[in-house]
Amino acid sequence: MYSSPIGLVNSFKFDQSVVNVFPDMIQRSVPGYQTIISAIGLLAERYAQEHSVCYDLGCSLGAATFSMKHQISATDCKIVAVDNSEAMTQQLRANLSHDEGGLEVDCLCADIRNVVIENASVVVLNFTLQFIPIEDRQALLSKVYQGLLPGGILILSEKLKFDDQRQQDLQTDLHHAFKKSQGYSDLEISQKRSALENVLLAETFSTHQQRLQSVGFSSAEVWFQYFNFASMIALK
Ligand code: GEK
Repeated sequence: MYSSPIGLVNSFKFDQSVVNVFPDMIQRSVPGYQTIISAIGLLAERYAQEHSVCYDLGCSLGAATFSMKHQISATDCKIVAVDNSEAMTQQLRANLSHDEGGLEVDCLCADIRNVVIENASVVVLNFTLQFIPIEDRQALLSKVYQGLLPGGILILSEKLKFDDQRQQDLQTDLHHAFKKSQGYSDLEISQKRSALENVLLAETFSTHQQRLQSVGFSSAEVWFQYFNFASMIALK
């Protein structure tokens, strides 16, 4: 998408052109993405409770949904997958219709800020919170916490920012080296970065941890990190 020079790079949008390249793009852009997807299946298998709901918020094409769908063995458990991109949810519904076995999945095209969360044992926000305006994050996480059953879990994966400028520069550089190793050119990397400016708003781990604790989670820790991409587990 960003291989030829673009005069004015528009803000990033999850439209049909992104859907077409999405699985390839996210794997080549997010270090450790596939490891996180597999681990979401393992965590969901462990934490999914009978007669409860597992939410995949900002599901895109449902990588985390499929991972949970085929790993959870709890009875009478279903998945609710939500994304506000029409192009993403349309493609996810088509992919689900060809996928046999596993849990029932409801796919909703909606803003996750407006979705009711209830009777949840597992909630996944896999690289989604970073696209929500910072001022709305507390209310969204508070709603997630309230909707979780006792013993429930939130899996929150995010691009991180660092307070120390040397650390910030180093991790940004390492991420670019990762993308180059995946075959992206300097032009693609810099145009994508412009497109994501003001759209993807990263925060530090300590900001995430404090917010998670302030909405009620009793513990929030990183279980995986690869450069400036981390996945956290928050326990109710
Ligand atoms: C994966 N979780 O492959 N409401 C609903 N969806 C939203 C909102 C919102 N307010 N804002 C953004 N999105 C996926 C990857 S991608 C991450 C998640 C990335 C959706 C948006 O449409 C997109 O599909 C997703 O969040 C973010 O495990 O592209 O870096």
